[in-house]
Formats: sequence, C-alpha cells, structure tokens
Amino acid sequence: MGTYAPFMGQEAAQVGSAVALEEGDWIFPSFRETAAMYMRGVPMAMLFAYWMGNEGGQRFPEGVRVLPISIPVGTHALHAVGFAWASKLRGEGSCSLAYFGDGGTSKGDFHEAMNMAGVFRVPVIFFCQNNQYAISVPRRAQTASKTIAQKALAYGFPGILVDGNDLVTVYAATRWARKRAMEGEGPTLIEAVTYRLGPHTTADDPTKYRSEEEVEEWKPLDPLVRTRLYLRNCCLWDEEMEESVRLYAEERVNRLVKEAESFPDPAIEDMFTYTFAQMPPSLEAQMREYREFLKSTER
Ligand SMILES: Cc1ncc(C[n+]2csc(CCOP(=O)(O)OP(=O)(O)O)c2C)c(N)n1
Repeated sequence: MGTYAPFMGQEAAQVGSAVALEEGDWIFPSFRETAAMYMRGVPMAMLFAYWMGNEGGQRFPEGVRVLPISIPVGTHALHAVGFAWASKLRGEGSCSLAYFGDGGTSKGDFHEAMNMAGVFRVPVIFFCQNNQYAISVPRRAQTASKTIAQKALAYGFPGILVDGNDLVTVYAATRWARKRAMEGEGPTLIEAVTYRLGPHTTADDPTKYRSEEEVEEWKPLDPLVRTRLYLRNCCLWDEEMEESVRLYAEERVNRLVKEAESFPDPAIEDMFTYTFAQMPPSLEAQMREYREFLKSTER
C-alpha cells in the first residue's frame, strides 16, 4: 500500500450516512471515505488497488453512483452541487451528498457551494465529519465559529449538529436531510462530531501534535464499542457472532488484497491520458518528451 488515510473512529458517521441514501443518489467522497464508498457499492478490491497507487481502482463499475476520490480538499462540494442541480432540473428525484472534514470548511469552494446550493435550493447534503483535526490543525484553530453546523444559517438553510459516533443518530439525521431535499426544500449541512483515532495518513505521526490522554478520552466513545454495546443490550450480538464475522472479514480482505494485486499495472501513458477526454497540446508535448526520455534510457 502507498500512503493511506485511515478512518478508525469515523465508522458510524460514514456508514450511517451512506446507508441512509437511496439507490439513485450520488456521493462525493474525499480521501477518508473508504467505509462510505464501500457501503455505496465500490468493490473493496478497487479501493485497495487505488491505495496501492493504481488509478484504475477509481474506475468504478457502471451504476455505482460514487464520484472518484477528491484529494484536493473541498473542491468536490461544488461538484456535488452541480450534480444535484442537474438532477433537480431533470426531475430525476435523486440527491447528492458531499463528504468533507472540518478543514474543508475553510476552503472557498465550501462557501461557494453552500451559497449556490442555498440560492437554487438544490437537493444536496453537505456532510462534515468534524474529526477534530485537519492534519495537525485542531478544530479550535480552524474556525472562530462555535460550531460548523451554524455556518449553514448564513446561507439560508438548516445546519444540524449530531453525535457522529452514534450510528442511529447519523442515519436519522441523513434521512431527514434527504427527505427535505426530495421535497424541494433544498440543502442541509450536517456536522457529525467524531474523532480520528488513527493518524491523518500512514505517513503521519499524530504524537507530534496531540496527547495520548486526549486519544484515551475518546476511546470509550469509539462507534464500534458503542454499537457493539447497543446490539448486545438488544440481544442482537454476542461473542460467537463477533468471532464468525471477524473470520469472514479476515478471509475476505485477504482474498480481495490478492485480487487487487493482480490488477494490471497502469500504462505509463495513463499519467497523461487520465484527466482529459481530449489531451491538451501542452500534455501531448510532455508525453512526447517523456517517451523520448524512455527511449534514450533504453540505449
Ligand atoms: C487544496 C488542498 N490543500 C491542501 C491539501 C493537503 N491536505 C491534505 S488533507 C488536509 C487536511 C484536511 O483536513 P479535513 O478537511 O479536516 O479532513 P480530514 O483529513 O480530517 O479527514 C490537507 C491540508 C490538499 N489535499 N488539498
């Protein structure tokens, strides 16, 4: 694997929101939404392949309504608004949901998207996973607003603050936002308060900017711990089930990693041909130059 952005601690926020959508809806993920993407139908082997550095892992099967991962922070909020607006104009009856972090709300794109969505009342859900950090920048240094949810008020639509580690609450909030969108009432901003238990990416060392005590405080609030407890209390979960699910998952993940490893390597040309339907002359020149360079190394 290359550099990877883990989502430990954010499972409830991602799964709860993803399953609240309907089949025709679209999601716009950033780089940390592996669980949401999986829940919306992206094959796990493709997710692995992508994080192994193979862009082919982002060419999702036809019918999977998930946009490619947005590595640039926040830009995809605008894409979600465009899609949702088109859906409204065409009367398709679907909505779009954009995932981003607390850091993403400092981007101009976020504010442009919120404004446009409010003015045209488009069926879009802005889903902010406030996981308390944007790499090393803590939430308190990100914005002087008391909450991120309150930013929606300035754009003329509701912003709701939810416990992002509570699976059922996240589901209910997203259903509510979707219903509003479908009834022509326009966008909703959901701030799901959560915590990134792991590093920003596998290339990050969080001990440089946060204390072990802080992490320990959040551990009992881990959505997996809470969901397990809830299901046990409802007599829907026990040790035996947990062990069988664990074994199933282990076997499946191992098999799908192998499948991802067997994906064909991308061609060198893909680096140039990937982005544009019609390659601009500047890229064509770069590709020619690169081919000549490769030829020169053969001699
Ligand atoms: C436009 C842009 N600027 C900077 C970066 C580098 N970068 C990658 S992730 C990140 C922080 C994102 O924080 P947040 O939006 O809170 O999401 P999180 O990583 O916590 O999920 C930054 C600054 C980037 N990818 N894109």
